[in-house]
Order: sequence, then C-alpha cells, then structure tokens
Amino acid sequence: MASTLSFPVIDMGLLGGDERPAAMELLRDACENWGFFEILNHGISKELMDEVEKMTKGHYKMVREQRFLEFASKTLKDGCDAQGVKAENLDWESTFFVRHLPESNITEIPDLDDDYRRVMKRFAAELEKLAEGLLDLLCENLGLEKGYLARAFRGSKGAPTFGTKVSSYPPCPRPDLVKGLRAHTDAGGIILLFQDDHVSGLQLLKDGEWVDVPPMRHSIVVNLGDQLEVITNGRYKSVLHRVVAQTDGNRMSIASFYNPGSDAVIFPAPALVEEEAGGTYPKFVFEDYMNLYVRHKFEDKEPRFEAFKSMERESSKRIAIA
Ligand SMILES: O=C(O)CCC(=O)C(=O)O
Ligand SMILES: [Fe+2]
Repeated sequence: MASTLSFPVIDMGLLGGDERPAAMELLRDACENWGFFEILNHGISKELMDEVEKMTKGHYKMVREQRFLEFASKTLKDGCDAQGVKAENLDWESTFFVRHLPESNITEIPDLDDDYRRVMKRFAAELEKLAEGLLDLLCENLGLEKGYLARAFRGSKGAPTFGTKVSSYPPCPRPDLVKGLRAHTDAGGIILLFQDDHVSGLQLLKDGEWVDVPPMRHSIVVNLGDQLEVITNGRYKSVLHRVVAQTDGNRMSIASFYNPGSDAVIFPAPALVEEEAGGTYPKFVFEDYMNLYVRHKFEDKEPRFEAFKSMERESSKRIAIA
C-alpha cells in the first residue's frame, strides 16, 4: 500500500535562523535518499499561487475541457485514442507547455487571456529565483562553490532552459485502463511543482514501493532530474515517479522544469569524482540527451546514460587509433 510516511517536508523559513543546520541536513537526506521533497515558506506569495490556481482551473474549464472529454470518451469506448495509440501507452492528462527561458513563447500560446499570461509570467519569474536559490543550497550541501550548478546549466546563451507544463488530470472512471502519467524520471535539472492541494495522485518509487507525495496547501514539491544525477556523479539521483488517475476530482499540476541550456555540456563535477573509482557518468551536450529522452522517456534511465558512455568510449578509441 502506498504510504506518505516521513515524506521530507522542509520549512525554508528555518534557513535564516538557528535551525538552519537541521534544515540543511533534512535537505541533504531528501536529495540523497528521496530525490523529492516538499518546501514551505519558499517565498512565493500565497496570493500569487491562489491567482495562478484560479486562472489555471478556469482556463481548463473554458478552453480545454471539451477537447479532453472527446479524447476520454473515445479512449474509454475503443481502448485507443483518435490516432490509434492504445490506452496503456496514453496518459489521462490535458496539458500545455510554456517556455520562459532562454526566451518566452507565452505570447504564442493560443487561447490564453492576457491576465492569465501576466500572472503566469510573474509566477515563472518567482519560480526561476526559487530554483536558483535551491541549486545554491544543493551546492552548499555538496561542497561545491556557490553558483556551480547554475553555471553548469548555462549554455552559450548564458541561460538555462526553463519552462512550465500546466496539466489537469480529470477524474477517470477506469484508472486500471489508463494511467494519469506513466512512470518516468525527469530528464532535466530541478523541477518545481505546484500541485493541487485536494486531489492527490503523484507517487514516487522508494525502496521498491510507491509512496504518495502528500498534497499540502501552498507548498512546492521539488524533484531532481537526470542532469543533477550526472553532475553530482550519482550522489543525488533522479527518482521514478508517476501520476495515478483518480476516480474523483480534477487534479491541477503546474510543473516547472529548470533545465540546462540546450548546448550546455553536462558532466560530473570534478570535485565529486574520486580518481580511483573512475567516472560512472558520461559527458554530453544536453540537447543530445533530450533527443534520446523524448524517444525513451517511459523507460529506465540507465540505458540512456550507458548510450552516452559507449559513445564516449567509441570516440576515445578513434582518437587513440588516429
Ligand atoms: O503532475 C505531476 O504531479 C507530475 C508531472 C510530472 O511528473 C511531469 O510532468 O514530469
Ligand atoms: Fe515528471
């Protein structure tokens, strides 16, 4: 049975006071052993979060619900969608994606009203700051100099890739037939999720068991992607997670992905690589990783890392021969 026992919750308000060492230790443990944690008092105002939630839910009702219901009834009736993709390979979600960095495309997303665009831009700016602050806390725990991770994410444009996936998981009468979102690890860096405070469904795999990520009002759920696993040389790991479709309630989820710039070169931080042990993780250009990821998202991450390691071996062999 899924449990929420001891899911790490970190009160960021404690970081400025006497309890900072204990809060940093909780964060270290969460990064090393969970790949996930939930933060409170993160500095994003409750008013802004309430506004984002109201507008996101309104937008779904006004613009997206009808289209989803058509998909839903077809999938339930025929066991596949309009393109013939079988239910087991589908996700019970209605989604749109907004990019913020290196340049925003929010004006190009159809059917968003101006107020919603403005609020999402404000929210994204806050999340960007929060992501960078969190990366520095990770640096501190890892013994890396301040700014190391944010710099590692900068490509030639000097910016990360930062975007938000806005999703609704409407009630599903057949959760046995279609998953909310199939199990995967996230490809990128650090992910900040504003999730519904009533309708649950997000689970992560810990020690072979699915654990619920508890809904908590005005919290932000944070998880680590594959790139942080590579840069930390496996000290921190990206963790499998999924969304289980619920029979009741429409789950809102706003996931913001703070990822490397597309041409950033990703490799284990030398300070975290022990010479004798040799490198366990590969070096690659982030865009190349993403090109592989999109084709294999719902599969294990290890073969993705392995593919780049064998490319490295091949090219060093060629250099040795030449
Ligand atoms: O909606 C969620 O709670 C999680 C979404 C997610 O894992 C993803 O989009 O990668
Ligand atoms: Fe994810």
